[in-house]
Amino acid sequence: MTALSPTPDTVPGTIAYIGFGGNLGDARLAVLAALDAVASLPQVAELARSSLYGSSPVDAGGADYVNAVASIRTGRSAAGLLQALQTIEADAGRERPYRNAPRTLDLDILLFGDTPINTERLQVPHPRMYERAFVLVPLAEIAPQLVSELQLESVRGQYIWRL
Ligand code: A4P
Ligand code: MG
Repeated sequence: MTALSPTPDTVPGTIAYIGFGGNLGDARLAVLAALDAVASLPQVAELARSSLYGSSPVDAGGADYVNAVASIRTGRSAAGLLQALQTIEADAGRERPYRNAPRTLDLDILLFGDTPINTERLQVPHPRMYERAFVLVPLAEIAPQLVSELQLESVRGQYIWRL
């Protein structure tokens, strides 16, 4: 018998938003595979995923990035979700030679429910998300109520385009 995959309504838990990025190797493929990997995690149901976007590096060097944002509902804790995301990054060959180095795959928890988190390992909302078009533009596509016109205006100088 084949188990039915859970629909968003059947997975209880917290709504979270995840940022996907990469600019090393075939980043488009890596982000698409990561979107599927996150959606397939136990205790996770995907609610929405944005289009893929190309974006110029912000505070970083290297090739243009591929970015996307997805929303999920999850029964995991924020720490448990972070651990699963870091495993997916490692499986994609993520290395960390220096800060903001080009990367095969970066997965960030942007928002996790309504309560801010501020531990050594996890800060949510992601501390730099409101400074970045590569987060705000895909987030506004799937959750326009979370991003104001003023916030979008403040990142208008950063290059981002729909792929
Ligand atoms: N950590 C703390 N809070 C979080 C969170 N909310 N989500 C900790 C995920 N991780 C969080 O992360 C380092 C540590 O941050 C983790 O061990 C975790 O405990 P990392 O992924 O190793 O390092 P990172 O990716 O360099 O840091 P971060 O914060 O993701 O970098 P940024 O500031 O997001 O910048 N330009 C474009 N166009 N597109 C991009 O995607 N990305 C960056 C990365 C820079 N420029 C970019 C892009
Ligand atoms: Mg990261």
